[in-house]
Amino acid sequence: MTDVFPLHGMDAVVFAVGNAKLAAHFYATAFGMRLVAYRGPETGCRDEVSYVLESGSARFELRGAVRAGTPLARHVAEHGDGVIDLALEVPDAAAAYRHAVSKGAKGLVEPHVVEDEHGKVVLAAIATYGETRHTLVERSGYHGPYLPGYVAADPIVPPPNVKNGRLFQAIDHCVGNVERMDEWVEFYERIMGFTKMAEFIGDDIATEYSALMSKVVADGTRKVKFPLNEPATGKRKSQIEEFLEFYGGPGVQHVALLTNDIIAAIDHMRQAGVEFLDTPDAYYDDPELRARIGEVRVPIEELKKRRILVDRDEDGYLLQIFTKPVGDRPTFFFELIERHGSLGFGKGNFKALFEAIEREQARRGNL
Ligand code: TYF
Ligand code: FE
Repeated sequence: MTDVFPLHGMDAVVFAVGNAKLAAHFYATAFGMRLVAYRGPETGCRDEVSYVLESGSARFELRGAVRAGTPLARHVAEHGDGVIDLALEVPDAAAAYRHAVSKGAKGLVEPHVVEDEHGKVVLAAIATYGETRHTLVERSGYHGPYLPGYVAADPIVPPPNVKNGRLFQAIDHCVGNVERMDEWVEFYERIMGFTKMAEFIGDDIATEYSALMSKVVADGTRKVKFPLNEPATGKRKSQIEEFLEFYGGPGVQHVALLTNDIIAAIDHMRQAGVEFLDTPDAYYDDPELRARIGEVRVPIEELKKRRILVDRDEDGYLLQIFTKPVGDRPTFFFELIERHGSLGFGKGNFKALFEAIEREQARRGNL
């Protein structure tokens, strides 16, 4: 079978933020990311600054406005800090764009070549949920630090003192909160030829405790995975409704970062002041959980000490933890995930996780 929308993987997660310089400092110090590129007034970009940080194959671009009245400034004023672009690296941006538009995607930027002394890149963009977009990046053969127009930048701080000098090495998945999940599942099936993965949260689980429904779509190689959530009407206000209200519409809820040492990552991040969701002792003391998860690479006490969640399925197990929202609004947060065979998303943890999220919601007075 031929792939209708070939992909190399995530190119970058692009954030619009109120202060990109401070955000870059946060991601460098707390997330151990390395600053690699910059663009701003000094390099001929008059309206905004942009900091590009990497950790393994994961790349974040942080964009901030230096003047009012630009689309970026308006976006931040309206939505607060958040993800504006899940950029995808593709082998042929013009072909990807043409395919997407022919299948009904809204084109935002026509394919065009950008170049500098490091080579050339082809860029195009299509719209997805809310005001989020997918830039399609064709960069094979480009040798610059990020994209034409950006200059190389030196690290802000030394790398974290852990193996390989990084806390995580890839983007595992990017989750969207939307009003109608099935509409966007169908969008990714139709536009990008994605298929549904086995894991989902249906009506049954939703009404019991989670107040959300969720399905996961992924490309054929499973390099790009997009879970999509919609609110479920339960007894209380859904965490997804809280997001939609405070973000001002659909948007990216969390990005999961793939780590091969979640313990080192959490210890570094906590030390730097990152707040994680709490998990009650009862989670770790539950004999059923202990029996279900069996042997994992560290004693359960090490997990308990750090509030790490464990889930096991037929393929293996995973360790995961969630930060509290990282910005001012109760919207965007991160997940750290360490996989040992499991391709899932932590289904067995949904109850404990959603109860922890709801405790935070109650503290904010939004339940
Ligand atoms: O990405 C996922 O599906 C898991 C579970 O509000 C999840 O991380 C789902 C919804 C949510 C938080 C986590
Ligand atoms: Fe997740």
